[in-house]
Amino acid sequence: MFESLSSMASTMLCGFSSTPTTSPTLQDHCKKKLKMGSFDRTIFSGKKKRNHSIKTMSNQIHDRRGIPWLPLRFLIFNRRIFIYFLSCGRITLALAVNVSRFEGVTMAPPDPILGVSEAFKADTNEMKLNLGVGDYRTEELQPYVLNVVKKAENLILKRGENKEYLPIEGLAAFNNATAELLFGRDNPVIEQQRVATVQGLSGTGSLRLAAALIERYFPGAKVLISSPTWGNHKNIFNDARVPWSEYRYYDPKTIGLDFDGMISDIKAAPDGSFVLLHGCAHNPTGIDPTPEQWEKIADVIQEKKHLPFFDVAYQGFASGSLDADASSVRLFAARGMELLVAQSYSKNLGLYSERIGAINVLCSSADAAARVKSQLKRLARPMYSNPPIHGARIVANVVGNPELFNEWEEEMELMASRIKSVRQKLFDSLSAKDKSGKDWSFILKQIGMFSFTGLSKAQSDNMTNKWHVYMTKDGRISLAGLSSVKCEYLADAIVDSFHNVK
Ligand code: PLA
Repeated sequence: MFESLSSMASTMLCGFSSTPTTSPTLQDHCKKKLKMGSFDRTIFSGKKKRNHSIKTMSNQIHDRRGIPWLPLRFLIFNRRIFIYFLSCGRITLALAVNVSRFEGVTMAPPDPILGVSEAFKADTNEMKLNLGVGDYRTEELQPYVLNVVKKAENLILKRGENKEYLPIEGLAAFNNATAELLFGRDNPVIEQQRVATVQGLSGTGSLRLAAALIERYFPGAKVLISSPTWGNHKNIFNDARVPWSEYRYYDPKTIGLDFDGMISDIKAAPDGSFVLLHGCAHNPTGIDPTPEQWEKIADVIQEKKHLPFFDVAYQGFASGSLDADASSVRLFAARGMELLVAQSYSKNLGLYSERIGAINVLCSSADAAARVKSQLKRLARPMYSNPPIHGARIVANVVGNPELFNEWEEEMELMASRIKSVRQKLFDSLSAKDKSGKDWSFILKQIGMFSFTGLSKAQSDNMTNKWHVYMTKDGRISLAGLSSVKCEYLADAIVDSFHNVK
């Protein structure tokens, strides 16, 4: 019966085809109807039910000039909407509009971190400040390309190197340089070839590759994640289908580390779990364990036969020293522990969009490392085949050239000290402006590019809606996006939000 209706409608279309030919007004109306869910979705739900659902409805709509159309009827059939009206019992006009096969795809929410930049761009207020994503900016709030990066790029250009595919594991010179930078050139684990290093798509891609390895070779094993943590960690493990749970980390009462909570949660986890640790400059809290606390964390992890999994996204950026910021990883390695480390060059070399980083798996033997590396390659091949070359060449040139390496350290020190100086200035401004006696000194104790202000979601909303200060809703601000001249304004915004919004 419906087949004949379909052909009747089609023949009456006088050339109306499956392509939408309606006026924008009519199309908009149809879209609205679809959004309202006023049709039977079973037609999209599988082959068996296909074509067997039909629904009609009628409504009065207007053209662009507001002149009413005749009462229109909609008929949904065979994934098309037929629009027609009846006059003296006869169909006198019919249009067919295709319904998308993607009708069941819902709109995803904006990303809690990268979505902030999109909202910032749309704001026209001249006082606006983007403290959302952790992008380093100059005092003039401009993006910064490191001089050493420009020099390395010139070298690459002069050599006229080709653009052929890299091997799956990436550029050998990069992989060697990155493992040495992490563990230290003289670390015996390098010479013993116990590190499986594979170039990754920056920190995120490297974490994702490791998550795929865990999913494949440690089925059911849990990853313990700090509470709170970088928002994308949970997405990464969810998408890799790796179960995770949280360990206590931040204590809002002390605005410091909940060390006892952390230790007891790591102890309580099933033996052989993975423990995700921020190598330095914990994101978002900016609170790192002390060297003594790191020792105790290593004790418990060893006792429980857990596997430490470090995320090192800020080496050199936290303290200004590459060695100091790798000390947590090196402490665990020195104990002969097996571990994983995801590295990123987004921040310390400002290579955000080059997507350059690595996954390192430190194994107890060279043989195990070779096998792990082969499996990482096997996982990478169907995901993205092989990594991009440009960022890898930049890192290899900077790290491998003593002159450029020294210059890099100096530039990194400059970036780290600019962040430290706005941290100090923000603290000074807050202390001067806030007459309530609140102690803001926690800001000075935090390290890295962020400050975890303790502002609630409602207070963070006030920062954005009233003051045009863009930040993540967990109360985190990126000090790398702040200039000293904007500190006073930011302090006003924080004091107002903190005291006047509950
Ligand atoms: N790990 C941590 C702890 C991070 O903070 C970030 C970046 C990454 C990994 C991944 O960075 P990459 O993939 O660029 O190497 N966090 C940023 C950016 C700076 C982001 O969310 O992607 C942040 O604003 O938190």
